[in-house]
Amino acid sequence: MGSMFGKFLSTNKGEPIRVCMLGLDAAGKTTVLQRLKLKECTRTLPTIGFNVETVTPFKGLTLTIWDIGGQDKIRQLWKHYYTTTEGIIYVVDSADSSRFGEAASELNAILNEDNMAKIPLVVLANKQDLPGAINVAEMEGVLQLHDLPPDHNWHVQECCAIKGKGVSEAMNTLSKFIKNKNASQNGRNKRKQSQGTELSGT
Ligand SMILES: Nc1nc2c(ncn2[C@@H]2O[C@H](COP(=O)(O)OP(=O)(O)OP(=O)(O)O)[C@@H](O)[C@H]2O)c(=O)[nH]1
Ligand SMILES: [Mg+2]
Repeated sequence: MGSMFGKFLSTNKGEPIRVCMLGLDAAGKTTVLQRLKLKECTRTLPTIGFNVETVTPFKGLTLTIWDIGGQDKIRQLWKHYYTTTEGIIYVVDSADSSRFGEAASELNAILNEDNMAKIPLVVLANKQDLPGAINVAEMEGVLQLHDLPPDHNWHVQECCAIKGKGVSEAMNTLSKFIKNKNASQNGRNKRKQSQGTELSGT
């Protein structure tokens, strides 16, 4: 998948929303990206490093998505992508119960990083086509999402990346979370600014 590093660097107001897609190896991240970019899936290889694409799941929404390799040895690189990210897509293989604990602890580590505590989060409960795949409520429990602070915007979306089910809906939800967060941050900044003006006028 082609790199669009230059495009990412030039992001400004009005430009694509910047999102990191994370999750354990083989969760289905690159398949999700293919689905969004190409509207189809071809065979994927484990990602060593990252893929980045700017996608338009539907009119009016453009995202730059960083799909970062999930293998154990390269997870330590994830944090280098956090600085400018506005939201997280966390992909989990819903049928692989042997790795739920690991998936939960990696998500917990992400949310404990500086500046990531209240990052808007959408979990893709992927591989819903496989037998034994857990549902939304079960995934919320596995990842202990109800323990997050009440003002943390998160959502779990059932998804089947190979068929494209649930992918666009997830992007829509994440973009709404991000826009709401930005709007309330702008409101806070304006209030601070006007308080500063009042104080300096006394
Ligand atoms: N059955 C099923 N298989 C899926 C689905 N999504 C992805 N896969 C398969 O899962 C395997 C891993 O998918 P990738 O997209 O390469 O996984 P990844 O998360 O990018 O993995 P890393 O790059 O190693 O971090 C591939 O064989 C995909 O075809 C799905 O919804 N259902
Ligand atoms: Mg990959």
